Amino acid sequence: MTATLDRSVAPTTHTALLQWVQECAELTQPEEIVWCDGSPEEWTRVTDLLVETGTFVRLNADKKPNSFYCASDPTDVARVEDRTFICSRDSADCGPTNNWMDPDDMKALLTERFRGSMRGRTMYVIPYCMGPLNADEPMLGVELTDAPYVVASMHIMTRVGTAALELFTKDGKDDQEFVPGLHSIGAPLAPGEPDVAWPCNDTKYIVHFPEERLIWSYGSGYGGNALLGKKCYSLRIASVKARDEGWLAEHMLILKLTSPAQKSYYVAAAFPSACGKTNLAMLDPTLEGWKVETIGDDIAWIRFGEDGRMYAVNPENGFFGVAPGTDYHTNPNAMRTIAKGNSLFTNVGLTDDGDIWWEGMGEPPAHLTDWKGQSWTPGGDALAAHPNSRYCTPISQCDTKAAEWDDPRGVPLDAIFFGGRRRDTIPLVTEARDWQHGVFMGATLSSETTAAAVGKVGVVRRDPMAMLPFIGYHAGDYFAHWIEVGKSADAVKLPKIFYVNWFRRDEDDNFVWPGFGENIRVLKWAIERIEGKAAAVDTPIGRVPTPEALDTSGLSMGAEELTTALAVDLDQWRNEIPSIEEWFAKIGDKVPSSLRDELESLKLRLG
Ligand code: SAT
Ligand code: MN
Repeated sequence: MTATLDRSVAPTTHTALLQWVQECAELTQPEEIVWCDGSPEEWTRVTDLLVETGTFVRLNADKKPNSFYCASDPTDVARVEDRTFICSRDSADCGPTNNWMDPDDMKALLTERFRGSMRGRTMYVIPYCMGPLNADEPMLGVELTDAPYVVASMHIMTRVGTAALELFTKDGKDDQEFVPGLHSIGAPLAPGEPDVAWPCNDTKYIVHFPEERLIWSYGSGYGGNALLGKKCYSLRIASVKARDEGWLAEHMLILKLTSPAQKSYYVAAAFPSACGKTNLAMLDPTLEGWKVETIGDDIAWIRFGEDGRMYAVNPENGFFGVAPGTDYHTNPNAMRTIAKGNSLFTNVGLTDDGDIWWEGMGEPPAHLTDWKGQSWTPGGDALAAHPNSRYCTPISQCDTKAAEWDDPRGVPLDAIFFGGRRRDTIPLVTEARDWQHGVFMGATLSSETTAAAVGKVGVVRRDPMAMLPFIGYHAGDYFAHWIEVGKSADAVKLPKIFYVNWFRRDEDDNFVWPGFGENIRVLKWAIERIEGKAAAVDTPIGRVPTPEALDTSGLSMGAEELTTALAVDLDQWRNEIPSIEEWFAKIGDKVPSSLRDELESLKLRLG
């Protein structure tokens, strides 16, 4: 039986929305259409259903109230960058870092995939808003999905349901824009066919039509592929909108830093996935008197305020953090947040007493069920949790959230950090001389690959502004946009840009910097630079702290390690140049001349 849209029960009069839901239902042929209201009752209904179908295991309420364990299909554990497409009208608007296909061809191809793809399943209509509901221009979206896992996750990660839907017809007008996103796991059920715990399709497509501000996602149920408000909307589609409108949509955490003198600063920081962004966003400072509060851990929308400063808003409502390595030592605030419950855990280990465990979370239990559903005991080869396993938890229950976290005006940025995971070459922290130099640092950002995306781990790749998989248009145009945004502003009001690397290693392959809570020392130096108080050495690559300028009080760190952490090794940098040249050559003619000038002057300074 196929459902048709019954307009008399649809909770909206928005013509374009009704039209689109009807077309998608006709195409995908679900058994039922459910409009999501975002209520606690809906959460209960959907999570109960997921328990019933075996997708979720309810955790022990004494350990993690109102929380669930979930294991995906072992082939559906990360974003699929080679299956992610930007289907701009003109291929020149897509560029060499994205996959492109003509939008008409892609639609023709995917239409056949979507035809009947929801048979035997429910189509959920999820209205949502990215960023605060009371924004001047609320950023609306609707996801149609046949995955109840997506409904539960969107409840946490976005402002979802009736409160969002009411904004679609604000002031009685039927014309509010929204980003439509069609998602299907691509696993229709024949009548009587039993379901599996994590249905998905071997063929996956994560597709963006930037001019139409439209998303089609097929075949995967995993976070970044399936929760369309996140990377698809808030980065790929939003980056295009931001280019058109003169702002920035970035893969950045946002934090508030308060000094012992009770002065507050706001910092945004871009790191590739699984490089400690969430840990930095929730940093528990080891230096007396400093306080860090969290505004966001993954995405920042940066717009100019009336005072000419850059203001950052976190469009999300939850954290979708990498689980392994998270514990009371590395990220106590994340641990306290999830301990309050109301959370989803995907691809972690399930303990025998109904709690969760992952590598890095202290002592392992004597026995658990691993993410593949196998019996697991410590000491073997198998991992309890997949390296890209995730916790999904509401920001509202994070003790260290800043009061401003859902302020629609955002927070004025004092500094932007770019960072990657590099075992050599990149010092602990480098300050850019000016905006253009900072954009050069961001545009040439490099990192060793992690488990957050399917593919080989540990290979150095350029990841501009940590946006490589998320730029919704040509990377060269994106660099030019960053340069333009800086030019359009009063230079003294722009945030200062810094390049950090927590992951440098010594000859014995040990990390030289302790990281985690100790990263406050680097933040402190950056703030003191902004205040004009801390010393730095001018090097060919930018300004690096003198060893004395970095507060290492109480840190058991040898002078030698500190020297290695801060070293600007000219030979390593000379080695770096060909790979930067190769990178610019790959981007091609669209690399702005100002960035080519930066490269040339860097080469001159390196001799
Ligand atoms: O996998 S997600 O895209 O949801 C998270 C990330 O990679 O940053
Ligand atoms: Mn991310």
